[in-house]
Amino acid sequence: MENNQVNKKRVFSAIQPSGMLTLGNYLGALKNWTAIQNDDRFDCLYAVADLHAITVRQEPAKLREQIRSTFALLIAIGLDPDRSPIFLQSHVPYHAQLAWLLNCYTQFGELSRMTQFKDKSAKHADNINAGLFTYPTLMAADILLYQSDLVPIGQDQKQHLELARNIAERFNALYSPTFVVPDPYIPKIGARVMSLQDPCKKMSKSDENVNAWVAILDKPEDIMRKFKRAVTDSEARVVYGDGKDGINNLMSIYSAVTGMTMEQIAAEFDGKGYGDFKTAVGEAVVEQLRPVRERYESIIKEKDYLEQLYKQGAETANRIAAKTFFKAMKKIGYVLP
Ligand code: AQP
Repeated sequence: MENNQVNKKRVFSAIQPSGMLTLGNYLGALKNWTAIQNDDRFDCLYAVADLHAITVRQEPAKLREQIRSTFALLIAIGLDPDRSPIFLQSHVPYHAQLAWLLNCYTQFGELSRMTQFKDKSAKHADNINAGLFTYPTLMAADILLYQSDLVPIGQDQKQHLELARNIAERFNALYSPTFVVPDPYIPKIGARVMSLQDPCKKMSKSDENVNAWVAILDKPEDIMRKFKRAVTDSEARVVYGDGKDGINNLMSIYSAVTGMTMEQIAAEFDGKGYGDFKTAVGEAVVEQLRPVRERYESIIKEKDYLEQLYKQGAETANRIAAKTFFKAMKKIGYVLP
């Protein structure tokens, strides 16, 4: 899979090892990664975005463990490294190098408008570093290096993807076609899983309230407890509607996991209370995540095997990325090494 094969679309996506991956990461992104990988129309590459993780302070030993654990989880969700190279972003230096070049084709005003920058600056007011600000140009480099046609993401990353498109178009127009302009691939259901404690807020792995998010690797009893405590409203009717953010969120999760429509869910729980519904959502999530957790528990012990996989993934990624990087350098006017 060195070059985009004729008629095959190149897919790239990455995930930060900035904590325990959540049900939001799973339904919004990871579940699609495996579905797309198993579709012959696509050539996929996936990465652990470890460079991105240090835009907020990380404890070294914990970061190392999270990088390994995130990589193992990608295998556990069903990604096949023989089909889709999986690598650690920091093992492919072209990401940081291209990000520097792209920084010079990105405007201060564009980066200032990014809502994730505004949110994270408010949350980490003591550490508003330049990396947090230029995070979207690194993300653009991640995507553009692989000439990606399609990027599976949750709704929260749409703005960053649009910026990557703008940067690619700007560069192509200034010089000549260099980068493929990528399209987002956002699932219809599950694109924005909300916090179980504050359903107006996105479910996020860095949320300090552990009851607000379900980790993919949570034990069944913890998953059940978190769903039973989920914040809802006082109407006690399982229907999707305005002012019912908590129930809307639980219905969306149930729909993403079972494939049922909102109408089918409302019919199934007609006349039943929120207690029954929350139990059903919890049980459906437990069953969906059970095989992932079981595979993870066995694969995380195979340190040498995992190391072999990420080295192999980085080798392929480096080869593909080098071609794009040197092409961009040449267009700008650098003397190639
Ligand atoms: N709540 C969510 N619902 C649907 N999709 C989500 N994603 C994240 N949260 C939700 C999608 O998961 C992919 C990987 O995300 P990321 O790790 O690169 O960063 P993020 O979007 O910043 O995710 P988090 O969990 O909120 O991380 P922290 O707390 O570290 O910032 C992306 O495709 C994202 O859309």
